[in-house]
Amino acid sequence: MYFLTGLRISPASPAQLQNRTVNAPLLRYIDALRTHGHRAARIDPLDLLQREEVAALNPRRYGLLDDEQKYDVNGIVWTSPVGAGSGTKDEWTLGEITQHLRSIYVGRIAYEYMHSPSKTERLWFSHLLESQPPSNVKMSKDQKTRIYSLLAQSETFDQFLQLKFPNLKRYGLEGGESMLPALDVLFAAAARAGVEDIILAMPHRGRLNLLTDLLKFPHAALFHKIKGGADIPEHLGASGDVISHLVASPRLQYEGAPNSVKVSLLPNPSHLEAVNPIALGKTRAKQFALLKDLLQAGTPLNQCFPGDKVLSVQLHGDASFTGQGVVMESLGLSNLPHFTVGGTVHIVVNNGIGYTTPASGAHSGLYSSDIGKMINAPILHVNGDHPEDVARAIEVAFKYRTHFRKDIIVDLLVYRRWGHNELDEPSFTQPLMYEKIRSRRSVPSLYEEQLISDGTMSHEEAATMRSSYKAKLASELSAADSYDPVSHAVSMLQEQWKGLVWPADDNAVRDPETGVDREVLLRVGRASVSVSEGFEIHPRLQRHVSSRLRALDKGEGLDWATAEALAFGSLMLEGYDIRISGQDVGRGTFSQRHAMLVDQNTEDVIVPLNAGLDSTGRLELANSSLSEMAVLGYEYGVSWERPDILPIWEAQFGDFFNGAQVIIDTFVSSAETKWLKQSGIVLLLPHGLDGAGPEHSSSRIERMLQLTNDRYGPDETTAGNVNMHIVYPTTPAQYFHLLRRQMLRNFRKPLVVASPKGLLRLPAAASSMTSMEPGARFEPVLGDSLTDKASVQRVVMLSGKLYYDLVKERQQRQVNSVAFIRIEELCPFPFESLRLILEQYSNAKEFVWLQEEPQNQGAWTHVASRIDVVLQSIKDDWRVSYAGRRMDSVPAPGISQVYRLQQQRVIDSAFVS
Ligand SMILES: Cc1ncc(C[n+]2csc(CCOP(=O)(O)OP(=O)(O)O)c2C)c(N)n1
Repeated sequence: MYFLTGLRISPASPAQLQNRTVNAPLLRYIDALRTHGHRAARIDPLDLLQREEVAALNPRRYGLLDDEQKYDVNGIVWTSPVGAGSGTKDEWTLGEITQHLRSIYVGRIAYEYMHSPSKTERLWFSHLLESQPPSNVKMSKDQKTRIYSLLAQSETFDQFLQLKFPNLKRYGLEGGESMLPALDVLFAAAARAGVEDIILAMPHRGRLNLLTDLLKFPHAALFHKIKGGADIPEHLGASGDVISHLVASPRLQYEGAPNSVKVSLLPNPSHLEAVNPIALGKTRAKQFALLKDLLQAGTPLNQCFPGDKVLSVQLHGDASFTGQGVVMESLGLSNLPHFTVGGTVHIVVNNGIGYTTPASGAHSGLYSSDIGKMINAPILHVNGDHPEDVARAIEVAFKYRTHFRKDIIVDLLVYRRWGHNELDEPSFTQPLMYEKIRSRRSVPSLYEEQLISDGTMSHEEAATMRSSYKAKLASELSAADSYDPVSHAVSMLQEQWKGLVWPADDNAVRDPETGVDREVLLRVGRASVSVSEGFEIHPRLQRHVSSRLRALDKGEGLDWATAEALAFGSLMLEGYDIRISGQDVGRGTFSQRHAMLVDQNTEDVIVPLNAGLDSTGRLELANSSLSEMAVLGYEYGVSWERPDILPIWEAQFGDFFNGAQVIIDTFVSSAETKWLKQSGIVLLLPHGLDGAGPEHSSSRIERMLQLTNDRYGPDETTAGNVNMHIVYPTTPAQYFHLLRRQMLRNFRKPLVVASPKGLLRLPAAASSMTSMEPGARFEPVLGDSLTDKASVQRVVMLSGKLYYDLVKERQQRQVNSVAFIRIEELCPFPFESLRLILEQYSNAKEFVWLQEEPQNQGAWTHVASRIDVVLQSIKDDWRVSYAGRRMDSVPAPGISQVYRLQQQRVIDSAFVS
């Protein structure tokens, strides 16, 4: 094929170095072609880039005046392929050199790779490209016919849809048809290289064409959906999504490939680019499972390349690629430990316009792909009017990804024949651009003409290909009405999801046994703080170690981090992997977790639970970059892939989740309803007012609750099957059970935890070992320990840390007429558990919800009517009233005196109306 992989670039020989000195002007000229060639290359089908003559590409600027003069190009032009030795002495005229290099660097593919700080990468490209100019690359008849058939089918399909469904917004591919051969070539190259899984993320443009043309999505299913039918079985409680978010995950067989390759196109929301990190996380989780298998089979770690089997491919629109911050955040993860996927192949389907915004209004840099330079990714621009060049660019890109296991970007320059959708009139805003476009012959018909003229196919053959595809579409359309989505829907409960059930299923186990035998807890707890001989931890951490060991021995006083370690380790022993990611999660923002320890002499890192527990499950501590959206999206992607992994994302402080709001709105809270996708993701959001000011105080629990579809009364039919669980636990044991419940249920559900800061080490909040042993479980409501229930006049319901301040205050005031009931699980609202507790307070006169968050925030609006439902079910005239802060535009004041005053009033209001 194009070139060899795995070969090293040999260093320049003394003769080559000498030649470069002698012919320094020639070297400067050639480097200018490599560096600036793209600025003059003919990559834009519409020629809107308005290229100027690039002075740097003129040999006269370097004193190279005579085109007939011969030069020794050894060590200057790389005439031999990568790894084929250092080259021989070679004499070329200046004219030959110019012609050779311009055909490469100033042609219909433009290369940007000279910005790479890696000499190896730069040389690799030069060798590859200069030893194999376009004129040497020939395509077989079969390859050409394959390209043509994809183009022709795409065009026929778009025309068919336009004819049959003229009011449909289909986001057709007309003008960008080369996207299909681009993907076909990529899938084929990957399959031949041994890739078995491709995780594909893409937006709307051409999605239907890809689905039906390459990804085996049944046409009848699409037509059924277009006509208003369902694409997924409705009886599972799903409400589906629009046609431009449809998915498929076929196995594709390519000639010469050892195995078929499974291409999984992910569902995505309309929010452009939001799916990118999800695709990365899913890719990584697949790779991680392979890595475990390889290691188990005895493969040395340095010979494990699971990324060679699983490839991430992302398509982007030009406007969104340059505009959406998540692109930068996701690219930023590409080479990081715990986040790399061994390189994503990005294809920007660049039609030079986003809705009505032309490139000149969309990006401040020259190309929309410039963002890729932040990670020094090579960028290939290719003219989409020339499908064979597109195929070539893709092959180069894939070779690079295979060789360096890093991201690469192909900027596929095309145009958009119609408006943003087919009902839009593009000439309102781009009259000149569209005058040009209207006069153009389509990409498929230009290619057809080329193949007819070079003898690849006859006019009749081309016409037959089109007409037979049209006939197929017509017959599929007539089958659309009788299409049954239930029998065809891709079920998530296959392969690694086998054995799990739908959350609404009668067999769903919502409240499994989560307790763990004491000896296991002890074993895990001890392993969680043990290091090998000679590993020197920070002296201050000795306290952390000894206090954990002491608590374990006593079976009392287990703090939050210990409970977490016990949940992690016990799950690991049961075969589950744990992955926790976020900023500084290894140590923990509040210096509480210390799940990784660092040798003070060497900076070696140890994860004691991995080192000392001898479990099949592994704990991956993924300290992340300073991103919320991409990192949460990434973990969410992990959760789609692996039900046997506990994926946790921890915000540094709860409020920072709002940088990832798109992921929460469009994936975490809604994916099951839209796409029948389950997820066991856990969000840890440190929450609570502690005088830290407007930020760092609130995880905006009200927003999470507002996103839930919790029921308003104790309706048994939907009990437990809310879209996500929202909890505000107040004891380490409760947290322990929640983490374990997340894995031990036979279905998966997102869990949002308003997690503690001050409670992490509060002795009063510590738990006993007994509360984690068999028989104990997570309690959605915690009653008051006051024994004399008959004396209680005022029942205060609340969530979270305030409880401990209230109990302390009650002791100081020596009051026994006020009870504190903690609602630990806010969604699904625990109607029944709360009723059982409230029933005990038959003499109570007042029922209050107390919160430290301002009245317009916190859980109040969620709980108010629901508590009333419970109260009224006990006594007709029982009602809940509100106590706590007034409404506010911020979660907490920034002036500490004001904070303290307010907080005291909150505490006081628990005792008096
Ligand atoms: C985050 C986000 N903002 C705005 C939109 C609305 N919108 C849909 S398509 C589109 C233009 C996209 O342009 P481009 O990325 O170039 O893709 P194209 O449609 O041209 O293929 C916009 C602004 C959106 N879907 N998502």
